[in-house]
Amino acid sequence: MSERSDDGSQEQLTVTPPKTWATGAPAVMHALEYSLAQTSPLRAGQTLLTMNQVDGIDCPGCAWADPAPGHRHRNEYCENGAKHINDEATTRRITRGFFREHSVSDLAGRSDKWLNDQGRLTEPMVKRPGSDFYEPISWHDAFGLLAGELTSLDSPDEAVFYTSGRASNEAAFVLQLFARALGTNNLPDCSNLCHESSGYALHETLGTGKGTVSLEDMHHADLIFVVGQNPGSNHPRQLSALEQAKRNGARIVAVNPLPEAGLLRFRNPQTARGLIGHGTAIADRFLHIRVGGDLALFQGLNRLLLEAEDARPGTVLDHDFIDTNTEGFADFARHVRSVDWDDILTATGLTREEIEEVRDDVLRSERVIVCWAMGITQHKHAVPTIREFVNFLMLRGNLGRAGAGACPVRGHSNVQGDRTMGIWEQMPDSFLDALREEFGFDPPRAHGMDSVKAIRAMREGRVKFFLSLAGNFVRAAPDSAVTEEAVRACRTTAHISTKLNRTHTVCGDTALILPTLGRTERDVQSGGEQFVTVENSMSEVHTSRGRLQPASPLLLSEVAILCRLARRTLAGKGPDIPWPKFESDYGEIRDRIARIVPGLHDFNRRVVRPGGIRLPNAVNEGVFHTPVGKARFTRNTYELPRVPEGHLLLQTLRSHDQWNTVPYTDNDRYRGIHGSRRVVLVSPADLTALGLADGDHVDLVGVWTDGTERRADDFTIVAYPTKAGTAAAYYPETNVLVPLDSVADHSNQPASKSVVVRLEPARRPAAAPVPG
Ligand SMILES: Nc1nc2c(c(=O)[nH]1)N[C@H]1C(S)=C(S)[C@@H](COP(=O)(O)OP(=O)(O)OC[C@H]3O[C@@H](n4cnc5c(=O)[nH]c(N)nc54)[C@H](O)[C@@H]3O)O[C@H]1N2
Ligand SMILES: Nc1nc2c(c(=O)[nH]1)N[C@H]1C(S)=C(S)[C@@H](COP(=O)(O)OP(=O)(O)OC[C@H]3O[C@@H](n4cnc5c(=O)[nH]c(N)nc54)[C@H](O)[C@@H]3O)O[C@H]1N2
Ligand SMILES: [Mo]
Repeated sequence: MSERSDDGSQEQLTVTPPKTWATGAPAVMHALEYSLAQTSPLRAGQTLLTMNQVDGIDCPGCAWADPAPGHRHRNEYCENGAKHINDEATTRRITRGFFREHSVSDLAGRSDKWLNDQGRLTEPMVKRPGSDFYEPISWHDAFGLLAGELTSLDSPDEAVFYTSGRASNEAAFVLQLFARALGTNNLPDCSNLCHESSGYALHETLGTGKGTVSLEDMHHADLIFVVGQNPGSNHPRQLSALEQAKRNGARIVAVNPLPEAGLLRFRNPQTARGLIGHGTAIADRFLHIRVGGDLALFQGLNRLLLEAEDARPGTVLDHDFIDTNTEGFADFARHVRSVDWDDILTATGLTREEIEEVRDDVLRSERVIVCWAMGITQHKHAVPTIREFVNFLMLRGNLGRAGAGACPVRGHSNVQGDRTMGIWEQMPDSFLDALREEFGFDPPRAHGMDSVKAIRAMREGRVKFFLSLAGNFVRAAPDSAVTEEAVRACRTTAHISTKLNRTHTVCGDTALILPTLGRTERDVQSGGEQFVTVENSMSEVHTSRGRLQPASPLLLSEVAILCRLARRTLAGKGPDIPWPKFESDYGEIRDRIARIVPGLHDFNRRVVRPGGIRLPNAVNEGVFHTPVGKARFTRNTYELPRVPEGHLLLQTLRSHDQWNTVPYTDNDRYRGIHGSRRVVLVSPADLTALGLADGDHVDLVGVWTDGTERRADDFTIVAYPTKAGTAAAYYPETNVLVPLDSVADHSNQPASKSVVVRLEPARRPAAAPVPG
C-alpha cells in the first residue's frame, strides 16, 4: 500500500521535549485554530456552545460522562472535542465534480488526512463493476441496487453489517433489526477492536459487560488507578474528574510505558486557576511499566494483599464481600500465592519496592477504582488481565459501593449504546426473545461474525456484501494488506458516512457512498424535528440534538437510510415492521426499544429529563448475572510475547491530533512531535544497544509466530522515554504490522499493542511527495 504526503511538501519532522502537563490555555487556542480552519466563526460558536449541554449536541468524541446538570461549565468540552465537532461542521464539500476528477485508484493512493480534509460528502455515489470512478446515483436507485444485491445472496449470512461507535442508539437499533429480520447476526463493530476484552472479562466474572462506576464515584474515590490509557489526549474531561477527586483527597496511580503529559500535570481550562497557574499534578505515583506487564503487576499486588492479611488477619480483606458475593477465592488465592516474584519483576520491569508502595496506597484506601483502556485490552492476555483487576477489586470489596469499582473507559461516544441496542454478533437469547415478542419474527440464533472473523470470511469468498454504518473499516482493522484484499473480494460494499476515508477507496465490484447527516446537524423528518440518543461510558443515556443546517440538502439521516434500505430489501418478504413510521418519528423506535431493553422503560419520557437515564448495573445492587449467581475470582496465567534478541515490543497508539483513523494534523503536541506521523519512539537505552540513533530512518519489520514478516516503510526514530524493550508508533499507519491472527485470547480482539518488531535501516528513501 502506498503511503505518501499529499500536500506537496516534504514532511518536516521537528521534535521538542515532551510536555509535562496537558490542557490549559494553549489547548483552547489549538482547538480554535483547527476549528476556524474548518468552518466559520459563527458555525464554530454555534456548535461549541451547545456541546454537552442539556438538549444540546453530544460531543462526537470520547464516551466520558458529563457532570450532572447544574454542574456543567458553559464550555463543557475539551480541545479535542472541539476539533472533532468542527471536523464534522467543516464548510468544505465534496461534490460530484470531485469524483470526476479523482478516480478510485487515485483516491486509494491518498493519505488518510488528505481524504478527510476534502470535506463533507454531499450526494450518494456509486462505483459500478469494472469502472474506476464513482458517479452520482439517486437515493431511490441506490436503495434498489442494494436491495437487489442483498436479495440475490445465497444466504443472509453472506452479508456483514459493521457499526462504528459514532452511530446513535436509534440508528443502531434499526440496523440490527434489519439484519436480524433479513436473517443474520453478522453484526461486527468497532467494539470488537476496542473494549471487547473488557466486555468479555467483566461478563465472565461479574455478569455484566459494562463498567460499574459513575462520575460521582470518581469524585469520591480514595485511590484511582489509570492503567493503559492516555486521558490527556483521548479522554481530556477525565482529567477534570481526576482533578476533582484529588481535591477531595484521592491519590492517583498511573501505569504506563510512556510518561504521558496528562498523567503528570493538568491545567484545567475551565477554571481561572487552570488558565494561569501551574495546574494540578495528577499522578501521585507513576509506574513505568513494560508493555504487557499489567497482569503481572496486579498479581503481585494481589499476592501482597493476601500476605498482608496473613500478617494481620481480619484487617485487609473484605471477608463479608468475599463470602457473600463471590466464588473461587480459594483457588485464586492458591494460585496468586504461587506466582514467582522474578516473573513479576521481569514482566513489569518494576521493582518490588515500587509494587509494595502501591500496596500501601491500597491498604490506606477505603474506596478504589481501576480505570483502563486500549493499553490493556489490545494484548493477547487482555482478558486475564482484566479478570485480575476484578480479583484485585473484590479482595477489599471495592465493587458495588460508592467511590469504588471497575471503569473501562470507552472510546467512541456511543460505542456502549450500540451494544445495548443489539449491535453484537452474539446477543443473548433474552434480547432475541424480546425482539421476537415485539416484532413477531424469529431472529436467527446462531452467532454471527465479529470483525476478525468477517475479514477471514470475506477473504475466503464466504461474504459478498459489506455495509458499514459509520467508521473506516479497512484502516481500523489489523493487517491492512490482508484486510484490503478481503474487502476488495466482496461483490458489494456500501458505506453510510459523513466524510471520505480509505474504506470508500478499497471497495467491492459495486461500491456505494451513502452520505449522511452528522450529529451537529438538524434532523427534520416528516414527523418533525428529531433528536437521537447516546449512552456514555457510565451507562447514562441522554439526547443529542443537532443545530446546524445540513451540509447538503441531499443528505439523509442514518435512520432514514437504514429504514428505506430495510423496507426495499424486505418488501413483501420480511416481518411486518413499520419502517416508514420509524423514519418519520424516532420516538416510535424508542417506544420499541423501551419494550426490549431492560432499564429503558418509558424511554421517551425519561430521556428528555435533564441528565437523561442512568441504566442500572446489577453489580451495584449486589446481583451478579453469572451462571452461578455470584461474582467469580479467577486464576489467571499468561505467556509474555517472545521478543527475540535485537527486537522490540511495539504498541500502536493515537497522537494528540487524530480521531482514530483520521489524523487532523501531523503533530503530537504533548509528545513534542511535529510535522510527521511516521515516527517510532524508542528508548535511549535500546538505541544504544541496537546501534541506532535518534533521527535514523528505519523500516519497521513485524515478525509473527508463523514466521511471516510484515513491513512498514521509512519511519524516523525519536529517542523517547518509553520503557526499555518497548517502542511506540501511530495507528493506523502501523496496522499493516498487526497480523490478523494476533488476537486476544477469548475476546478475539486484535492485539494491536503487542507487535514484535525489528528496526532495519530504511530500504528506500522517503517516497516522493505527490501534489494534492
Ligand atoms: N483525541 C482522541 N480521542 C479519542 C480517540 C482518538 O483517536 N483521538 N479515540 C477514542 C477511542 S475509539 C478510544 S478506544 C480511546 C482510546 O484511548 P487510549 O486507550 O488512551 O488510546 P491509545 O492511544 O491507544 O493509548 C493507549 C495508552 O496505553 C498505553 N499503553 C500501551 N500499552 C500498554 C501496556 O501494556 N500497559 C499499560 N499500562 N499501558 C499501555 C500507551 O502508552 C497509551 O498511553 O480514545 C477515544 N478518544
Ligand atoms: N493498530 C491499531 N488499530 C486500532 C486501534 C489501535 O489502537 N491500534 N484502535 C481500535 C479502536 S479502539 C477503534 S474504536 C477502531 C476505530 O474504528 P472506526 O470506528 O471504524 O473508525 P473511525 O476512524 O472512528 O471512523 C471514522 C469515519 O467515520 C465516519 N463518521 C464520522 N462521524 C460519523 C457520523 O456521525 N455518522 C456516520 N455515518 N459516519 C460518521 C467518517 O466517514 C469517518 O471517516 O480502530 C481500532 N484499530
Ligand atoms: Mo475505540
